[in-house]
Amino acid sequence: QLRRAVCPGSFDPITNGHLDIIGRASRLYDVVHVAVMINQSKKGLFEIDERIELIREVTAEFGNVQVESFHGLLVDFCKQRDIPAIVKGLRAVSDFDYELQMAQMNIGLSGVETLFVPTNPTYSFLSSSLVKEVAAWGGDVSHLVPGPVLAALGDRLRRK
Ligand code: COD
Repeated sequence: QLRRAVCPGSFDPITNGHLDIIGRASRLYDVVHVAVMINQSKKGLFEIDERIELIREVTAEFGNVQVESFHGLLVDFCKQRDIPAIVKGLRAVSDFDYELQMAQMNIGLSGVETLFVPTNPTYSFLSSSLVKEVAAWGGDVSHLVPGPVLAALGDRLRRK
């Protein structure tokens, strides 16, 4: 039986911080599912399909990553695919409070475990929203996102 885990998020867009966590999870599990949450009330910079395409492109080298969207509860996504573990990156104590609540809710709802991976300190300040803000004002984010994401950001922001 294949050992599976999921890395969930909004990934609007995927950053080097996300990619680091997904890569590390891919070395620990046979299959890593990346689940891109569909949030109807919050329109992102990138459409869900564009986010998925970018994640597929930059995780292809790992060889065992599957990318899909989901809406509803993460534990239902896990149940449908027989995934017993959620892998999350922890950037700082500020992440911990809410992550602990979600982890406890999720195990209570369905027995799915959450494993926390400490962020690579190079990326501990990094979030998709900061990347979008800095890029929108013309700042250099080339060291914070993979090449295809940098190109997509440039493209999107020029069009706005
Ligand atoms: N370094 C390391 N890890 C990072 C970094 C970084 N710089 N940035 C982000 N991460 C990791 C974190 O683990 C983070 O949780 C994950 O990547 C995703 O980040 P985002 O910002 O793309 O995604 P969020 O925070 O919007 O994702 C929230 C979820 C989609 C995981 C959550 O809302 C959820 O599970 N929703 C589904 C509905 C549900 O089940 N709700 C009940 C929860 S109890």
